[in-house]
Amino acid sequence: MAPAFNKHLEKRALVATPFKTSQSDQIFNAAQKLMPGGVSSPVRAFKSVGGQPVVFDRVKGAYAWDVDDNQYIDYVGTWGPAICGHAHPDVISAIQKTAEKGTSFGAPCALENVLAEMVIDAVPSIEMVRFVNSGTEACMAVLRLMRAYTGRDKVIKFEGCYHGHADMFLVQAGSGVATLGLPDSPGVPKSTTANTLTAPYNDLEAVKKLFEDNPGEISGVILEAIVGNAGFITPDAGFLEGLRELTTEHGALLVFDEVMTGFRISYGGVQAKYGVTPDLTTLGKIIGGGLPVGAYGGKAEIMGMVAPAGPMYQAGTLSGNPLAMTAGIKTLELLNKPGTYEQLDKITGRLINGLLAAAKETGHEVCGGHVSGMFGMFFTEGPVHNYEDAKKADAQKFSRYHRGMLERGIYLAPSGFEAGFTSLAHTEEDVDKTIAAAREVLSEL
Ligand code: HOZ
Repeated sequence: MAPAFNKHLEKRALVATPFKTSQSDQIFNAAQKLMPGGVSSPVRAFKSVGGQPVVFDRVKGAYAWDVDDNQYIDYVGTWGPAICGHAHPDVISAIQKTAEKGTSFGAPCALENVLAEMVIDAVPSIEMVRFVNSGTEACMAVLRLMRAYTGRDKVIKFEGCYHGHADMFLVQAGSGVATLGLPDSPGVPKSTTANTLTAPYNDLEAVKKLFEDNPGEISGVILEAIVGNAGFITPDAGFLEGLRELTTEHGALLVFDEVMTGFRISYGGVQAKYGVTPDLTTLGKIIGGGLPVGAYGGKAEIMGMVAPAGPMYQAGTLSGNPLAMTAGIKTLELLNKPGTYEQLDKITGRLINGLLAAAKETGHEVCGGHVSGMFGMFFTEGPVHNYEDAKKADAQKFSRYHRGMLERGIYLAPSGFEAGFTSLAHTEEDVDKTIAAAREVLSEL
């Protein structure tokens, strides 16, 4: 059941009016002279899918409208945060109330305690938390903490996993780096990435070997416990457990980057759902309820290293910002109700099963799946266990599929290397329209 606020939304037939892009084109053309690539973040520029991006005007519930007034069923959800539906009235009114008291304090604020307690109660690994302003910041800080705590400089990450754009993580990274086919970014000194070791996702033997080849030098292993930045890839049975054992055996830390998956896969994230508890966790997206928030947390003993409790420095003027804390608190309150994750799982299962069936019926080789409100489909027979497998998917076909869906009022992530997201506002009707649109597009590919 969609929440009541979704009911009064404009329910016009998808592409009842012809798809228009004149306003979007005009704005995006101007943007290209003002900002690199016309955007504030690369993937949204549509470079890998071709054509120009549409420029959003407003969002509500499961829908987005662009400046030409095309309406979309949105499966990006501002890259994950909009899990309750865009612009949920409770979140908006809470933000408005807090804004009356000011937009930033740069001083301790009681709202931080409230969100911190909610995060600590929900996420098994987190006994103490530090709020920052983005997932990138959270991952940057957690890496410093891994090194500070262990006294070791090296870190293991997985090919195709994306942990933000900090120098030491721009090695075999997913998301925009994969989308744009940038192997390594200029400006990242080799000396910085020399300590970043990589392994294929789901390959425990490779991790074992890295530990054997670098005895006593590896601070820990960081991963997207379910990958969303190389497309949607789930951990094989025993992979997370194996990493837990290996890291413990080698005195290294296990870190789950749950920026995408935290409060999405379950209220307590992947770690609560799969019962594997890392030492540290990074969060972002949903905990900000649509405003910029990131966080890292873990065992109190490790978090005690962070300044001013300990010597590891990390700071931020807008960290713990009252508006962002408010949006996060309200969003978590909405999520922490019986049936939330069952509803997400059900609607997302209906969607992905319908998409896969439509693709197969129309003669395409596809594979894909979902967990709770996160999903993905690759144009390859699969199975996809890692980034190398994901790269075998037909990128040209994805581009044409993406464009066809866009023109029929379905907004998908503009890259085959991004997961899709549903929300509590998506209805069965939305999903069925999406599948019908997909069947039409796929039959023309
Ligand atoms: N890095 C995010 C996707 N994994 C955001 C991309 C964007 O906003 O363009």
